[in-house]
Amino acid sequence: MKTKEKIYLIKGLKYLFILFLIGTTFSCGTEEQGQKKYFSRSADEYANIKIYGEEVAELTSPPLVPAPVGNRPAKKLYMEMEIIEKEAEMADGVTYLYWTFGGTVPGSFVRTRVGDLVEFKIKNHPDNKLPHNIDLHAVTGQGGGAEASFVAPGQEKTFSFKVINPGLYVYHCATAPVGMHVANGMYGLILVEPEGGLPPVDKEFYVMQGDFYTEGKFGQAGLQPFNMQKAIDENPDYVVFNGSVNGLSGENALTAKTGESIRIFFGNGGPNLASSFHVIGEIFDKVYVEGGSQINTNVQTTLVPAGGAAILEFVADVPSNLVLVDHSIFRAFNKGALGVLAVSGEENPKVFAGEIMEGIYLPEGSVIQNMPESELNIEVPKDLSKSDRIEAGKKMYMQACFACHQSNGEGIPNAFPPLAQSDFLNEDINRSIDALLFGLSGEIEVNGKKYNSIMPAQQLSDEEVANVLTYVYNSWNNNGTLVSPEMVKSRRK
Ligand code: HEC
Ligand SMILES: [Cu+2]
Repeated sequence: MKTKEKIYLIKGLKYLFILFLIGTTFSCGTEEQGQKKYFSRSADEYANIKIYGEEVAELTSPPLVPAPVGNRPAKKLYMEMEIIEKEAEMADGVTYLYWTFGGTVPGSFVRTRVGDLVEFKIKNHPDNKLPHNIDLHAVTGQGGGAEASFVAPGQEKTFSFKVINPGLYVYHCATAPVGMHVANGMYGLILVEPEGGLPPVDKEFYVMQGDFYTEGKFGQAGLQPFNMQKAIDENPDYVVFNGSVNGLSGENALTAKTGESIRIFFGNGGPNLASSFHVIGEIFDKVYVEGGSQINTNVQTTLVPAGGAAILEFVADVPSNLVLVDHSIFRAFNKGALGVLAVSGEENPKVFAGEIMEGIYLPEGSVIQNMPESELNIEVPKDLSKSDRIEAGKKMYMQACFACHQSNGEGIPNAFPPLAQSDFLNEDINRSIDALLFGLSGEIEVNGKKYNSIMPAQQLSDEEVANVLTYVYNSWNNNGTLVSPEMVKSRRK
């Protein structure tokens, strides 16, 4: 090497060294600068974030989300969620007994920022039949809070946690049988915003996908009970957004104006299927992959696993009906995974000049089949003979018992004992009445198999207990006992 070159090299190295010094002086050090680099902070550092003040958190029903956190400091947040079991529409003419967080599927949206200390109260409505709990994927701790939140009908529980990882997280019920609670709609999203909040946008929406398993085929009319075997086989009749076939279309369609920036908080409750989430007629400018801190750009379809989420952002450039689908496309057109975001405003021929056809995305296969004389809609008879009680009891059974003991009375292995040909049932009538009135727990043996679980007390009248037990005793080869309201009354304390 010539001397001249050596001198240049040494000079160059000097400059580099000075640049390096400047760089380190300005990048390390003060707290505020550290906070901006939130991606690189550890959960441990987040756990040490101080909280300033407290407030009652707003929870919202889908497709709405609470106001952004913006620049606020970490706080103590009080929130309350009520679990409600209720019948609601799955599709035109089809109803389903949903189990919900806050009365909707998906459940209420929870919005926090990293470092918030959450005091979470969960209430199980007294009219509910089952115990429930909540496992929040944003929670670091035993079961995501499941143990601490296990709550019987008519009770409430409060537990507390600090959110220490920014991101979009699923929450769900984790009470046995877990799959069944999730399949009945017990899931929602909790957002943990980074310090300083997510960048502002014009519109934010809350959408969740879920798969449902019913006794009847897609579209079969009437109240459809949950079908355990189809769930185990991962063969859903319905795959839907926001809880039902019409959850995000018709009068439930989302709306926006051209030019607006849009953010969708998208989650997948499952219980089984992963979603190939796609918006027909748009490209996601940004995807927060898996709801975490990594951002991908210019994405057509994003894969969202069961129990996972993603944040999607785009600008609605032209007026159109954007169609939200699971691009596993039979689910969209034959099972309900289809939603609409109606964008109105000025045409923009520079972006799109083609003819817009209407109605090409109408779901096929939506023809409603008729069920032969529904067994589920029997009027309660006035004069109650044994056969009247059996009839009325069957209706009651489909509301209060089938979820656990199944419509054929065979129960679910290792979880719910059979009522069909049950030696336990046939041996002692008073014991069965007591089980309904006061609940049943501890180890029992039914037909040679041991069960050790909890049956919650059923909130039923003497009349209803008499009817449902008469139905049970007169079905599935049981001993044919007629249970009267007087017998039930005498067991009440
Ligand atoms: C939350 C789910 C659940 C619901 C709803 C439920 N049960 Fe049970 N039931 C159970 C469990 C669990 C047991 C076993 C309890 C144990 O292990 O001690 C049980 C046990 C029983 C037994 C005694 C065991 C047997 O198999 O003979 C009878 C009778 C019974 N239930 C009847 C009913 C009737 C009638 C209804 C509706 C009014 C009903 N149950 C609703 C979960 C439920
Ligand atoms: Cu539950």
